[in-house]
Amino acid sequence: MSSTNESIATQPFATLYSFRRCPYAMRARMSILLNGITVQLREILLKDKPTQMLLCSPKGTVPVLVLANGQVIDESDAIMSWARDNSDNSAFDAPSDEQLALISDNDSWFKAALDHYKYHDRHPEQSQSYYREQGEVFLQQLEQQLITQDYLFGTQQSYADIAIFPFVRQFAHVDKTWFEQAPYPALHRWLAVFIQSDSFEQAMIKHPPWQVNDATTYFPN
Ligand SMILES: N[C@@H](CCC(=O)N[C@@H](CS)C(=O)NCC(=O)O)C(=O)O
Repeated sequence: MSSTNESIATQPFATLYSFRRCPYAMRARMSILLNGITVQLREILLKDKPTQMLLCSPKGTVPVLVLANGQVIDESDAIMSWARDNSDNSAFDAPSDEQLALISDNDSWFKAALDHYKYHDRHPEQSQSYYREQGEVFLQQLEQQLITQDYLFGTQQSYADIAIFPFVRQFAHVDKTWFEQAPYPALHRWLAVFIQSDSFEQAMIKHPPWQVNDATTYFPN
């Protein structure tokens, strides 16, 4: 949905280049939403990235946030922190070293295992179940943390929960039947809280790819 509301349009908004299905972009959108920030949203296609985005961030990954003053933030964790730091009512504390270590595991070897599991036909050196078992090492670690508490680092949603759940969701979606019967009850419960939340529903609303002459789309809207 687009808006040309004048009172909104006169305020200086940051612009978020995003791709709906990208887990890095999901963590950025969730953080923006939960921290009560509004941005201008530009949905992109990875196979046809807008020149305007590439001029701001030549490395060509999403998410990219361009602030009203022109500053570019093109790493998802930095966008999460920016949303938290610019919120009147922060949704979570700044991440602890333990949270950052877990996110680093997520973004490195778990993400690699996830990609190999999902696109196993491109990696025929090993079987799909081999790659899945590699990813399960991370799932087991999360399960251990979630057995005794609702969220990864306690009773409240943390930066790490928001950063990690989109990747676990993607892992679950590779083979939903397998995931549903896998022995991770605490992880299932935790993931369902996010996937079934109103915030996630809002973060996953479909938008057509942005084009230069489009009316501004605000997120959330
Ligand atoms: N380290 C980056 C990674 C972002 C990333 O790799 N995003 C993927 C989409 S999920 C991407 O844009 N890939 C570029 C492409 O496929 O052309 C971040 O945290 O923002």
